[in-house]
Amino acid sequence: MLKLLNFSVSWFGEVAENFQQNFQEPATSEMDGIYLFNCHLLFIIISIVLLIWWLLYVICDNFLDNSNNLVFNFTHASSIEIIWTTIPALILLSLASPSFSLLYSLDEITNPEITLKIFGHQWYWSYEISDYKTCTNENKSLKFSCYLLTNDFLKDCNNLGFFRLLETNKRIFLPSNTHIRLLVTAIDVLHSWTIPSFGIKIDACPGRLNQANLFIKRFGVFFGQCSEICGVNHGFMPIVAVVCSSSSYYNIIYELTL
Ligand SMILES: [Cu+2]
Repeated sequence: MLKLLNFSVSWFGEVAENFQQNFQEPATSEMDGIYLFNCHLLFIIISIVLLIWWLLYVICDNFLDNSNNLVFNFTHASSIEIIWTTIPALILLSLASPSFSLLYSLDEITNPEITLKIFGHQWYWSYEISDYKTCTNENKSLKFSCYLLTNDFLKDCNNLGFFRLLETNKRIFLPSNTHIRLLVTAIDVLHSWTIPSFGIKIDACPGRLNQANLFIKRFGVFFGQCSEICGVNHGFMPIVAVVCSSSSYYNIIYELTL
């Protein structure tokens, strides 16, 4: 039964797992970039740690042996100083180049097809979709609020297929392979709209509008949480996004706005 449950968890939900060591599976190019950069950093860090441990061992080993005259009288060498100054500088350069390109790619805004407005409240998220003129000509916008589904509610459903503290009463629908613009702000205090699989974390600040680009590459149900400590119920304002094909998305939005 447990295996069955784990299978359903990994199949249906993009959520953190017990004792997880790695990132959640990327669903956007930005998150792919973050993941690759993380692997790049990890390789360099492990290499440096191994090299330093080896050097320490060699130094300790040689200096313990007083009969080794070369090491015992070795006090100064310009060539080694040049090497241990230039190699770290080159390593830092190799980190700076992918880091900057990734940073700028996260800020890139390509001509978006739809805009999702996100409002942080104490303690829930509300959303507005207002530019879907391709499916309806009416001047209406779709507004809804997403509240946490409590444990009591989940118990009534026997907890089947639900994640504790991650489910909301309404889910955000988003189309895949579409450029989406996120406009984020807060009504009361600072919040942060975060979905790990999208590689996105935008601060929601009262009186300020933040913008981000989102291009989701695959279908799925993606879970996130507020990532700014915003008050007593900070841990109870989750985010659930259902990503479907763009044609299904327009059909759903059309039905909802009729
Ligand atoms: Cu918050």
